[in-house]
Amino acid sequence: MSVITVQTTPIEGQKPGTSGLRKKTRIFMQPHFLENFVQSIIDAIGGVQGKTLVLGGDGRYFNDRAAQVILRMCAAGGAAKMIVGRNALLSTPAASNLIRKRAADGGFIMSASHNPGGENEDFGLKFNGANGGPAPESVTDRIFVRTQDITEYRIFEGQDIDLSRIGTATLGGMEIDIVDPVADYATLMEQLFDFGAIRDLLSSGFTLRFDAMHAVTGPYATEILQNRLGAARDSVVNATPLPDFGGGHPDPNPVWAKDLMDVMMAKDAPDFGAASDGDGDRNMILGRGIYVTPSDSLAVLAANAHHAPGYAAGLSGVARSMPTSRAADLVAKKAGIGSYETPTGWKFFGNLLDAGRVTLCGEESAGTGSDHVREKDGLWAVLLWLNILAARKQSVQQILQDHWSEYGRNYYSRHDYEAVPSDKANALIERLRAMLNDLPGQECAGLTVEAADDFAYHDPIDESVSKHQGIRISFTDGSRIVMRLSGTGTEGATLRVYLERYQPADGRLDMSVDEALLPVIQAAEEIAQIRQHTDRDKPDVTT
Ligand code: G16
Repeated sequence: MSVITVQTTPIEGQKPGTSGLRKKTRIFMQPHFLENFVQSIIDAIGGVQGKTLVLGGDGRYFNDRAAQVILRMCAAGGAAKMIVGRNALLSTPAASNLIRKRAADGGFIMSASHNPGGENEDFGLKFNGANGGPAPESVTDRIFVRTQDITEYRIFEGQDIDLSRIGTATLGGMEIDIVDPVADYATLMEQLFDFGAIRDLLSSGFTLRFDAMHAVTGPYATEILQNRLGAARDSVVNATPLPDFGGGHPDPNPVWAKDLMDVMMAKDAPDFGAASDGDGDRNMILGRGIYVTPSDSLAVLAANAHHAPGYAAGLSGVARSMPTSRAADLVAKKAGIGSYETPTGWKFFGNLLDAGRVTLCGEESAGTGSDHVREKDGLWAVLLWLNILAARKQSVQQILQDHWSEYGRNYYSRHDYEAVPSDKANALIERLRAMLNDLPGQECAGLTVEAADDFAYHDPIDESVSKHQGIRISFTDGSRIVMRLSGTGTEGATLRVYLERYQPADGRLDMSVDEALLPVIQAAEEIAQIRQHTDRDKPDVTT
C-alpha cells in the first residue's frame, strides 16, 4: 500500500455554486472528476497534513464510493484523523456539530441536498471550515481557481475501509474514527430544548407526523422524536434513507411533500406536521389545516424562541436571506435587536453568527437555524416549534394568527421556472439590469415602483462585497418582487421569482395567498416578460 500521484488535467464546470459543487451523478463518476475536485479543495485549504476532518453525507447514490475516495486522498495528503459517520452518513447540521464539538479543522459533506438522487440524478460535495459552516466565497473562489490549473492528485492505494461498524480503523498513518451519526446531535438538541415539556405535550394526546422523505433525517427523527420524546411509533414516516430517496425529490415543500400536505389538510389531521430534505438542513412546518411559509416560520421562531431553554436569554439579532420575506425584520424591530439581509446561501450567515451579531437565521428556501451550529437545521426547527407549542399550549394556527395580528402579514410565494435554457434566463436578468434606473416611478398592474436595484452585500464583519445577488423591485405599498437565478440546479437555469405583499395588523389578514399576490404577480410579468423569456405560461413549481 502506498501513495500514488496521478497526472490529470483541469475539468470544466467545477465552480462551486450556492452550496458546494452539484452535478449529475454520472458526471461526478467520470474518471478524475471527483478526485480533481477533492484535490482542489485540499490544495485550496493549504493541505490536510496533520489535520482532523469530518466526513459524511446524505446517503445518496455514490455516497459510499465517494467516501472511500475522499478518505484515501486525505490519507495521501497526510491527514491525522478523519471522523466519519457510520456508513458515511451524517446530516449536514450533524456534520457541522461534529466539526465544532471535536474541534476539527473542517469537513467534507457529500450531498446535493434537496436535489433528487440516483445514478441518473444529482450528487454533490461541499467543504465546511473549522467553524462548522460552509466555506466562504474566498475559499470557494480558491477551490475553483485550483480546478482550472490542476495537474495531479495524490491518492492512497488500499482496501476499502469498512464504515459499517462504529470504532476505529487506520489508512496508512491516518486514524479513522467511525461514529454514531445521531448521538452527538441528539445530545445537542437535549441541551437546547425542554424535552420534558415536549414529552408532556406528546403524552397529552398531541399528535405529529414527520416525513423524512426517504432521506438522512429518518434515523435522527426516529431517535429524537420517537425514542427520546415519546412520539407514537408511526409518527416518523419514510424513515429509511434510500440511495434514490424512493424516486422523489427530497425537498420539503407543498409540491414534493404532497403526501404530508394531504394528510395535514384532512379533517383528522395530526396537530403538527413537518418534513426535512435530503441532507437534513431544510424544514417544512404544518399545523392541522395550515402550511407555515418558511419566512413566517422564521418570524414566529424569532418572536418565540425565548420559550426554549437554549434561547431563554433572548436573541442578539436575526438574519435572513434577501429574497426571504421581511416578516422577521418586524420582529427584530419590535424587540430592538439587529436585523440583517444577506445574499442567498447559508455561508453568508457564518460571519454574523461567529461575531455574535445574530442568534437566528433563515431563508425562504425552507432553511432555519441558529448559532448552535453553522448550517441550517431541519430537525432543530421542528423541535423549536414543538417547544413553543408545548409552552404556549396553542395550535399552530392560533400562534400564526396571533403573530399576524401583532406584526401584520407578509403574504409570500416563490415561483420557479426550471431547466430554462441558460441564454434565455441570462437575457431576462440582463434586460432587468439594464432597466433598473428607469423603473422607479413606473406603474405596473396598479402598483408604483419605489426602488429597484441589483442586490450587493457588504459583509459588516470582513467587509467583503458580493455583487449581483438578485434583482429587487419594491413598490410604494410595501410589496416586493425579487428575481434571481438559482445556484443549485444542475440542468439549464432555474429562474426564481419571489413575491411579497405586506398587510399591516389592521389590514386584510385573511386573504388567500393567490388573491393577495395577484397584482404583484401581474407586475412581475409586465416588468420581466417572464412568459416570453421562458416559453412557459406558468411556473413549474410554486411554493
Ligand atoms: C442551498 C443553500 C441555501 C439556499 C438554497 C437555494 O440550500 O444552502 O442557503 O437558500 O440552496 O439556493 P438557490 O436559490 O441558489 O437554488 P440546500 O438546502 O440546497 O443546501
